[in-house]
Amino acid sequence: MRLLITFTAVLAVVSAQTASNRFPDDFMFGAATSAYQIEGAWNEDGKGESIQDNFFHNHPLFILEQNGDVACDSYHKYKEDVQMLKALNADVYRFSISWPRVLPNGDLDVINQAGIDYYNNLINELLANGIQPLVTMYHWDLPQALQYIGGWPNELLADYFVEYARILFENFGDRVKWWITFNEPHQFVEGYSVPWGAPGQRAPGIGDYLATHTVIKAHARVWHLYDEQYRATQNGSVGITLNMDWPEPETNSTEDAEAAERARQFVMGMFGHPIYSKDGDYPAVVRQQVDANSKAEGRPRSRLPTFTQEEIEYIRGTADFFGMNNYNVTFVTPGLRGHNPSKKRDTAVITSAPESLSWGLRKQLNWVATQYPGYPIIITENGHLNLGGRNDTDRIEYYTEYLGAVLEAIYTDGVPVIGYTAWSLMDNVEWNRGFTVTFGLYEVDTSSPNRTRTPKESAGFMAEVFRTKQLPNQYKQ
Ligand code: IFM
Repeated sequence: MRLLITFTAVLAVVSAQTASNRFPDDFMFGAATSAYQIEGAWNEDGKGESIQDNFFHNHPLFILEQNGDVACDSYHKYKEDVQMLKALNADVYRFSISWPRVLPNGDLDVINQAGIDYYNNLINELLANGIQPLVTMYHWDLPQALQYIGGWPNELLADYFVEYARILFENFGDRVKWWITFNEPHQFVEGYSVPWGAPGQRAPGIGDYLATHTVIKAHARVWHLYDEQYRATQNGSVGITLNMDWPEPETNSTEDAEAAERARQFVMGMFGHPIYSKDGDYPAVVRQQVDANSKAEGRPRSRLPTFTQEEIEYIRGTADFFGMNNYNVTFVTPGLRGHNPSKKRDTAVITSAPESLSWGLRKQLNWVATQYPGYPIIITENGHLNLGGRNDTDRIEYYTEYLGAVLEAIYTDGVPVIGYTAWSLMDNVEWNRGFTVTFGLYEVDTSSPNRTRTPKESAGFMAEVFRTKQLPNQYKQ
């Protein structure tokens, strides 16, 4: 509530301004990472095994060159990471906590003090350098012990997640004011439908929907826990990060427009509608497609579980802000593709290869603001992939265009965007692609045991944008 009031005041000022290349004074800029992708130290100081450790150790062919065993070695080099953020003039650092580093078995039977110390040290170091932590509780590294009992399709996981969240609020909530429960659930529930991502369970159109159901409930319970027991003393905000490569109709036909909207609802609406919409529950088109297909397949129940009315009301409104990730645009048209059954087939669209087009970010921001009015938006990920190199003018161009689109969304369209964290602070383990592609503002030398970090040209560019809260003068609306 506090946040919404503050934000309304900000919006009033913002909309009174004319289009500008300057972001609002209190706009939060920073960079993002995640635990598996940067920490390394996969089995040090009492850390438990995660599904990512387990999956990439057992399926080395699914990852190129290097897995996350050492990654950027941020477990040992976090002080250097903080200095990099400081050099970027970052207001916030979005990082994730590794659940099995804190609770090696996923449960409260073992609380790993070394893990808690690590995150306390990181948080304290950030604050000592004037940088706010923006903390993701879950960026895909489930304790393997919880996968042995079925992982996210098992509804009991919501209990475990709430208990883990309580440990985080108790230990870090005095200093962490921004919490994200889950990063990109649309992506990680895929691990219950395809073989190439952890935990590699092949139950398309079933396992991913069961996992979705648990994740939404777990998110809502953590928000209520914070709201009821911690908000009054800790005074922070809790949200979730949802992603989408903006689906644009391939042509101006009605069929393509409907296909694009269907794709949006299956990707972002699947999680966004129950949590952020006025009515709650899964989007009508998702419910209808999956129910109809399940029936046609001769099943006695829908592959997509249902919420009770009580659950719908409990879940609706469980967020203080909307975390949004966007990188690309895809062009869509109706059509049946993919395994039968599968989420892809239920969505009934054919999707083009993703393309970097900044207007997609602006359209997506507008879509979110229209579908889910009243929530401040933080762009928690956006960034440019290339094959490496410090002379990354392509990345500077990307950021110039995408940040320009954010300015247009704020000033021309009135979308309440309050922050932006670039993906990523440094080159890191890009999941199946290892270090073979890069997103970093800093280069990481993976051939050196020291994992030497060196700023790229884009780091200098972003440091200036973050310092001045302004795009360079050549950008004009
Ligand atoms: O590296 C990933 C991140 O873990 C989740 N969002 C997309 C990024 C780039 O692919």
